[in-house]
Amino acid sequence: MRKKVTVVGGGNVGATTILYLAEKNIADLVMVDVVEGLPQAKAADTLHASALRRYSVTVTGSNDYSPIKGSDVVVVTAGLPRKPGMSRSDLLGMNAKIVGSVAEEVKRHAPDAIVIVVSNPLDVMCWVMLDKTGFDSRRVFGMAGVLDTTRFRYFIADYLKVLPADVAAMVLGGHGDSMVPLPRYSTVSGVPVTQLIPPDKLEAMVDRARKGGGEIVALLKTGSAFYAPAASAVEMVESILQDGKRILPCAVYLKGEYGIEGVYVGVPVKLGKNGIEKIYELKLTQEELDALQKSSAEVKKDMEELEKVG
Ligand code: A3D
Repeated sequence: MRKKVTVVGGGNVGATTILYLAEKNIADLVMVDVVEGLPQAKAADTLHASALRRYSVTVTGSNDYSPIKGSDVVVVTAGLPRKPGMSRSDLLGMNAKIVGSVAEEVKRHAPDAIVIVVSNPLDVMCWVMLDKTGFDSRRVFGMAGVLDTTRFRYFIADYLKVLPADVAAMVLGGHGDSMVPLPRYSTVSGVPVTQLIPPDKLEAMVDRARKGGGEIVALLKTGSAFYAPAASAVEMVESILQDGKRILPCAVYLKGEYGIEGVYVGVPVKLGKNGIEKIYELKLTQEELDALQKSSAEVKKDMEELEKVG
């Protein structure tokens, strides 16, 4: 039977995710959005390109959730994007309501799906999704680390003038300012980047990767990045649908790993047909571990703030 992927939210990230997935030709697709006509229009437009872009999947646009039945994966991009000057935490209350309502529908219509959350503030929205669906945490996780690493990989490749795909990188921690890049776990075709790039230049790249999302927001003014975020979500979907067993950094609910409990944090995991198949505990320096724990404490603060406002 053909695989099925639903993308909830048909805005910039959602529509680009649908398009990239269509071009992979690996699953039938459903787009759900609250705006009348929008998912139907974008689904039709995606299909109209199929002869030229050479895919043969079905793409269904809908304002209700009945077509998501039987989805293998649901990608949640519904929400309000961050505007200039707005912190991820400002979005907290508004997006928690949206993601909470999406969770109820996913639970009702696609109870066996694996859910990838993209909506911000990412780590907390993952927790809302976990809480409201009651799914096993191996089936509810977030896209952030793949995006953070892909930016870091590009900056390294651009500096060294090498193929971006040959650069492997790892980041841990929360999404955004508190992310913890790990240059010593980053390589170009197996060669550690620490041997190829002077420490000050590497540090500047780390900093730029950390602020990469903000860089796009400042330029766009009315929205946030979507090509790289959508490509990152698709990388995760593909590893699940094809049981690819890729090791990718994802926002994952930790239960004691890295000394962290009951909070979503970005760590490397193996992604396969069952969702998260293994959480890897890297050997960290005390400084890296402190940064990771600080990052998780910030997520926890957001979770508590959300619990207070209900
Ligand atoms: P945008 O283009 O505004 O699209 C959001 C879509 O969600 C719109 O089409 C809305 O109509 C739709 N929507 C709103 N409420 C609902 C609902 N209840 N049910 C279904 N659809 C709904 O935003 P975007 O696509 O640029 O970003 C989407 C989300 O992803 C935002 O929260 C962003 O902050 C987040 N985002 C996260 C990352 C990460 O790396 C974690 C990167 C980029 C974007």
